Amino acid sequence: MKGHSTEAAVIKALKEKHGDCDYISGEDLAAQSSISRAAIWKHVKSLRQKGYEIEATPRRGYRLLSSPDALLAEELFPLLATTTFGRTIVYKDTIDSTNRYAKELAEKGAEEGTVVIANEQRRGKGRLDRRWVSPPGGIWLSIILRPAIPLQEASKFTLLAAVAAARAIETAGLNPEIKWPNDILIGGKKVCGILLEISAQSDRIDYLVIGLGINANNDLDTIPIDSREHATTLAAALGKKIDRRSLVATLLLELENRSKTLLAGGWQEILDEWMKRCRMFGRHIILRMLHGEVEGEFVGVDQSGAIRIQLPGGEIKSFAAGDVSVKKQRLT
Ligand code: BT5
Repeated sequence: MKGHSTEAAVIKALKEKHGDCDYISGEDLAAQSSISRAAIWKHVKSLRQKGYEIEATPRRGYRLLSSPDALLAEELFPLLATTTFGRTIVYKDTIDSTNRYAKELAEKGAEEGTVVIANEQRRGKGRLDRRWVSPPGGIWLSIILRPAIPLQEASKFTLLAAVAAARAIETAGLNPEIKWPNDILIGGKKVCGILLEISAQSDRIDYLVIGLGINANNDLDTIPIDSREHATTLAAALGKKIDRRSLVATLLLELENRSKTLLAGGWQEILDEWMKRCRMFGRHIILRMLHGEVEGEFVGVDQSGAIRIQLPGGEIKSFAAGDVSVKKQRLT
């Protein structure tokens, strides 16, 4: 990752001069990163391949003309206020699935906080082997965590991620709501989905991969028609393109902060934040599970994050997994 951090430093220095339309000499860049001028030239060539337009003029040095609209590590590092989350970023223009790749990296020992981001996924994964459509322009991101908590508490990270994503989306001036367990909606339409994958040995968590898919600046038309009517993007909700870089930086900070809160025993605080953003209370819902379905009134979630439903007979039951449809009319 050394190359990444040098390139991030080079971009940072070029950007500082960018406002004044000024050049920075190869000598100064080399001195700042403690490497040779030839090495700087190599990094400049690699940055150009990533989409940066960098002018090189003899005697004057280098000048940044434009940056790519991509979630590159070089673009994200200057915005990140985290200590561990996103300190290693693997960016892929196209990938099968960021969750799949993050799991591969985790198996090889990747550190907590390692993030995989793609501009496009060819085989984005939803829950239960469903497809997650991931055209260019969205935010398709997975993060590796290694929390020291018992396995049965791992699902708390789905709710934690939903709170973090909702908060990040709020900073963009939008008003998202959370639908149990893992959907973020705007105006009743899905803008973000979360997929938590767990690797554990007996009761010990080896690693978690939290995958977040956020429809940001991607074209809605590329989402298949049956999903499209239930989907929206941040750009559609805002009426203009969103700066994906600052959204990702905010998201990673929110994830890190909430994760610290959880590990410090602050689960109730996260649950309260989750409930505040959930507008399902009192609604008549149907919960579809692998084997059968139940209907009733949504009355909240329990301490483990399982959904609590009041059945028509009055009994309240908890269910750990399933898909919820909210019915239009309230139960009488
Ligand atoms: C989810 O599954 O909502 C979890 C999605 C997680 C995607 C992220 S992207 C980064 C990381 N890498 C991956 O490979 N995955 C994660 P679920 O609740 O099962 O919802 C899937 C359903 O949402 C599909 O069956 C469609 O109906 C619908 N859908 C598919 N693509 C969509 C999109 N882009 N926007 C809105 N809805 C979509």
